[in-house]
Amino acid sequence: MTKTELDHAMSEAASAVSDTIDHLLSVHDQPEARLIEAMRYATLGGGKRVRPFLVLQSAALFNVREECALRAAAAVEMVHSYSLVHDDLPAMDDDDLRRGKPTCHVEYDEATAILAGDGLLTKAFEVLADERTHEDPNVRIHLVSALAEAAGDQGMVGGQMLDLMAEQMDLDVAEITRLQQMKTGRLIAVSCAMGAILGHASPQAATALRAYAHDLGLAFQIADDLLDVEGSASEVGKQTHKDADAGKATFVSLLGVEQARNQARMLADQSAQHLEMFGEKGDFLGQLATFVVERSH
Ligand code: GRG
Repeated sequence: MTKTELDHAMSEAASAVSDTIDHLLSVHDQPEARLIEAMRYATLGGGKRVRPFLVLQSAALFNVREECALRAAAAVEMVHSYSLVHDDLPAMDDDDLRRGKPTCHVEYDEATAILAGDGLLTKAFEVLADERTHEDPNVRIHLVSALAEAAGDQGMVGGQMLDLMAEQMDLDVAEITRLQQMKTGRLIAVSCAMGAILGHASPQAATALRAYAHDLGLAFQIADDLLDVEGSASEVGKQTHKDADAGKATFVSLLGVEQARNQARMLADQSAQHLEMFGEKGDFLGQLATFVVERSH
């Protein structure tokens, strides 16, 4: 498997997910159309679509029908995009650049950006609960609860709370690891879990995917910290040097650039090893781990 094949598979997946989101968020001629436009602005036309790719590739391991996998992938991307919109707000990170474009509250206004985030979060669950996502209601409720747990107080939102508090605290590596697993890792993990849920994966297969996602999530976050230190806003598509400016402890501030990079590469290699039982079918997921740590945006 070559890098070009991975690039091709990722861009095919990204456009299929964008088409699905485009369809799910269609604008009607109604006075509140501005809300849908802001939701579309936040989800369409940017982003690497790593989480949707994880959903699609893990679903493919179990021969899940593409329409079902795409709807689950769109739901995860909606939750991810909502988190970026809210994270960029003046009350949080106060950013004006995201995915190479003005942030949602800069393009629209703060109130609209808050509502767009709320709309995306709730739409994600509406999509998962719909029978077009899976004919079995048990599978649908499992998807809904898995995403809710990953995104809520025990996961992404809880991690964001810790992140806000981190500016006033001296966190060590174990505490940073827990924060990042909640803030970033849980959504990455649930993306893989959704493929397993949709595909009625065996307990062994689900465990292997969980181990893969655990290591990938940490590698992803270390790479994000490295980009914050080493990247430029034009390359990365968002403001960089934010963590150091805020005096926040990160993997890079605690371990140093060299050790952090080695750790990310080690985790990426280790994550791919968990996929052995899937044979060639797991190749894209394995390659994605390398993409995630070597990326420039
Ligand atoms: C505000 C509820 C709430 C949560 C915010 C995920 C998050 C929590 C904040 C995003 C800020 C941030 C830089 C997090 C670090 C890792 C991360 C999620 C990076 C962005 O994800 P990418 O690189 O972005 O996959 P694209 O644009 O490619 O989708």
